[in-house]
Amino acid sequence: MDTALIVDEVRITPILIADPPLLNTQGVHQPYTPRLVIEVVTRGGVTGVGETYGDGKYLRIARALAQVLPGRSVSDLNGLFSLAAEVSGDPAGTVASVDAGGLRGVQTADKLRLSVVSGFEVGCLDALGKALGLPVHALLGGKVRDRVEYSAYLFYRWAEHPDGGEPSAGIGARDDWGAALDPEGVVAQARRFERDYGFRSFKLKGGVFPPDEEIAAVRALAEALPGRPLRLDPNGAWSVDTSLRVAHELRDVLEYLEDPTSGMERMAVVAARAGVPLATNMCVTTVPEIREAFRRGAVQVVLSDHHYWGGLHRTRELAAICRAFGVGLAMHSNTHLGISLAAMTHVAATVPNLDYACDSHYPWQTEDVITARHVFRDGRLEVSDAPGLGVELDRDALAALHRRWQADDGTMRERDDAAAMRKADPEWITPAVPRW
Ligand code: GKR
Ligand code: MG
Repeated sequence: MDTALIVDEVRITPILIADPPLLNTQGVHQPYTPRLVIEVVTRGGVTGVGETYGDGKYLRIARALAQVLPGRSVSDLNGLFSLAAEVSGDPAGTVASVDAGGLRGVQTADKLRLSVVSGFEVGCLDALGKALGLPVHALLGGKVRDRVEYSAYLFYRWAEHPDGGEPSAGIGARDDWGAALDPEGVVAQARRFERDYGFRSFKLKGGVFPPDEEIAAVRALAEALPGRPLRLDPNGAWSVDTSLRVAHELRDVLEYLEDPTSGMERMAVVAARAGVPLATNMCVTTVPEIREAFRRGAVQVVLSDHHYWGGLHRTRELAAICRAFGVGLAMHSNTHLGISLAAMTHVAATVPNLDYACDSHYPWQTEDVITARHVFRDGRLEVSDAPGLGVELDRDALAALHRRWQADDGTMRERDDAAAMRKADPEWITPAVPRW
């Protein structure tokens, strides 16, 4: 064992990052969202970085895992899973449901742990790559493409957050995107994404307005951007009948329809008659869900997310399973920073059957913890050949975002889109599904 690869210390830094008022079926994004930055320091003096969700339930597991990692090698990636199960008091790794999970599918104790492990796995891979002088994609078997394509992630949104808050902290501050609440606003947003980033595929986050309004928005996009791949994702907000109606109305312009309805049962019924492929980041989010979904033909495209699938190696395992079953593969995204985008790009570069442009929230994020932000050209990111992930931590930015987390009274430390919506509509409660 090369002692230089032994973990000496792990630093966990919870932060709050600015997030615009993006609407979804559950509410609206809060002005800040929590993330965790994980630094894995080796005895050889190398530091690897990883990133994952930052709500308290993730932070608690991350802190416990950080305590026990020193003394193990950064190359012992498979050991992370049992270690995480042990420190979270669940050595058997039960997969019991914790809650219905909202926008990212059912939440289980196992999925929670996998999301934490993913940040550690990426941190270890970054450290290992830096120590060996190899890029992360080489540690995953090597890249099969030099650039990874991303799609524009369109959101209905307000011009600003309703909560005035403290102007110095940026709460309520306007960015220059303005509101997008109708087909014209959505098309204007898409045109800006096309102009500034070169994106060629467009996904609209739906489930916000009654389906006919969202159908009109997608039709407007199809007219404004003829021939471009389009996707619509209401996060499971529709009934079977509504899903089928929307699918039939838009089948000539949609590349795929994403999670039109909630649960395997309803997805299977819609998939059988939709006439357009169904994609998911809610119905198939863990290994135990794969068998039934694929057997029943409930989904035609899985949107992998290295966070909740447990890291980059597990994402490649998912890709192999999809390949074996002829199911397409794309990539899901939630609010994230440049460390995660680098990780997504490395793994995406190694997967032969990445059939679609990947999602990314990144253009909505104005803050970052890396010294040089990623730049999309022609809707693509270059795959870095520098050692590790190829990103450098900006310690001043990290410290400032951590101070914001420390100063928060607790309201922003947990993502709560319904609470944010109540600032504008005090009566708001998370809608039951199907909403329409
Ligand atoms: O950030 O509002 C959001 C999205 O709705 C996100 O939470 C989803 O997980 O983007 C995701 C999706 O594709 O479902
Ligand atoms: Mg989705």
